[in-house]
Amino acid sequence: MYALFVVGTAGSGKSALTSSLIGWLNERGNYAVGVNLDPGALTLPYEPDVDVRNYIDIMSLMKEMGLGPNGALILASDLLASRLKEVQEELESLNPDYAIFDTPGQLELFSFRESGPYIARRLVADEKAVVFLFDGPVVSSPRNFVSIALLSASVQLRLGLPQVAVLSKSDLVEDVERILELASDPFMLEEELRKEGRFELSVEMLRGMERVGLGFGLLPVSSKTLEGFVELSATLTRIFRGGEEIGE
Ligand SMILES: Nc1nc2c(ncn2[C@@H]2O[C@H](COP(=O)(O)OP(=O)(O)OP(=O)(O)O)[C@@H](O)[C@H]2O)c(=O)[nH]1
Ligand SMILES: [Mg+2]
Repeated sequence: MYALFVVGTAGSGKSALTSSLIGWLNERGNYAVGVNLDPGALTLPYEPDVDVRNYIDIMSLMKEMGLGPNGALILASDLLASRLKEVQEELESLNPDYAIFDTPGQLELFSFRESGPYIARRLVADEKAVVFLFDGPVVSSPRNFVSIALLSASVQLRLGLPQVAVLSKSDLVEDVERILELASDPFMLEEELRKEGRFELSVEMLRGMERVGLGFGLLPVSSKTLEGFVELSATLTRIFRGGEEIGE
């Protein structure tokens, strides 16, 4: 089983990508299952095969512990790790080729507390990887791009898995080429930031990012039109199987 964690800021398209990717992989002769790790999800665009909401119920946490919605979400995220055994057992009985993990909307609850890194480390799978979503319409501004790129770097440090950077909702982005250039050309990014008057701090950050290898390739992907799915699957294939094509 290959495990893929879909991570990104709230509303960046994690559940939509999980849904489309499951469909895309299954249509190509693989057995892909969806794992919902978001205890706070109200509705999902796919039917999860494994669902932490069967183990963790936000409403009862609020009632029983006298917590507000945010407190309950934090507790629920912390409880995720204690349910890894059940998730793993369910996955073992399904025995899929791919398990796509849809992670909680609040990225910081999954990546920066203990549960997410614990699950990423302890889940038993042949190979594991992360897809980190750069929310397309959000990162159209260079300033936002830098913020999300820094988040992406922190997630990589925290989860410690091979990570693919994806520009999500590419069908909603007017100038995809420009964003790809920003991602691959630190000098252009520097220039754009200078125009926004946010030069001083950002330049030092950019230098740091370059040093940790953040002149990365961003893959434009749309869960709506399926643009970029061939490239995304080829990238995942390289990580998971060292070259063998998905579906062959
Ligand atoms: N046009 C377009 N809309 C998208 C795409 N991906 C997601 N969306 C829309 O963006 C919104 C958020 O998508 P979700 O998949 O729920 O995002 P999420 O990251 O799972 O959100 P949370 O779990 O709440 O953090 C929804 O209205 C989706 O329909 C895409 O590729 N293209
Ligand atoms: Mg979601």
